[in-house]
Amino acid sequence: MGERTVGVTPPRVMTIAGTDSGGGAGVAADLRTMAACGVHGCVAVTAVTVQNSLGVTGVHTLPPETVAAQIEAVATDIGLDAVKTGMLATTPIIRAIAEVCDRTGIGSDGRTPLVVDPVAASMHGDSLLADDALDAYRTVLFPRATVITPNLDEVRLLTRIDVRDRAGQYEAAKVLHALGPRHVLVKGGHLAEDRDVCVDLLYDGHTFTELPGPRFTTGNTHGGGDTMASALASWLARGFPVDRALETAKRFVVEAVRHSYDLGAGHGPVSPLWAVRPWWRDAD
Ligand code: PXL
Repeated sequence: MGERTVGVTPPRVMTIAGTDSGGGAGVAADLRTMAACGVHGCVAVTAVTVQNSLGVTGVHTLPPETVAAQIEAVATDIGLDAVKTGMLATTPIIRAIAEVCDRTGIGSDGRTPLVVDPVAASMHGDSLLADDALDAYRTVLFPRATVITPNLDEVRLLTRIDVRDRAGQYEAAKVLHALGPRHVLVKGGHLAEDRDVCVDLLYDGHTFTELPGPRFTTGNTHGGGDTMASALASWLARGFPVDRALETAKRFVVEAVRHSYDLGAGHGPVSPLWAVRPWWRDAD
């Protein structure tokens, strides 16, 4: 008889997101990140995407009530210590998520932390969000969010601000914060003044905090945003305050990009499993 070690239940984190058949982004990146961060990952699928390293060729969204039912089933039995959203695809899905979050204590002040990564497109430029759903993000989901984590393309779509320098990043953070999230993270990118660094900017309505990190030249950054938001949710689930959770998440994603790899003919994925000891090498 094998002896069983009784495990300690890890923090429970849910991703509400789409699948990527290439296994690089979306739910796959989220679950890998959560595993590497030592939390139990739960899933509410919003959409199935048909894609490989070259791009997205099909999107099939789930009925909003099926998305909401997945969240409710988990929240009312397993329980959740943090929730993260990725590709939400449509306005009816966003509305259904907001409604079930209100009923199950997810998001808004003093409840289960909610990280909203407002995914709008793949890195190939393929749309992952209906045009009218930008407004649902602004008016329905952001007011419930603990943190929102847009990149500069998403900032442009959400605020019409074309961020070109640090001052623009600050301005965008203020405009987004006015929509109601407790914290805004405006992720850095290719600003002219940031040649060798990538500076993310956190704003809580009072204080701005710049988080500098290295900038990599690789095109293998598929799933990087998902990894960042999932790591952030994982550390919030452990009870870290937002600023400390974010510092840890940033360190985590930097290493994931450093360890990214080639896959297919297009963009390869980041590697959230950089932190996991490859026990299976000993088994070869
Ligand atoms: O990385 C953003 C993202 C999120 N979710 C899904 C995706 C992508 C990018 O391609 O495919 C399903």
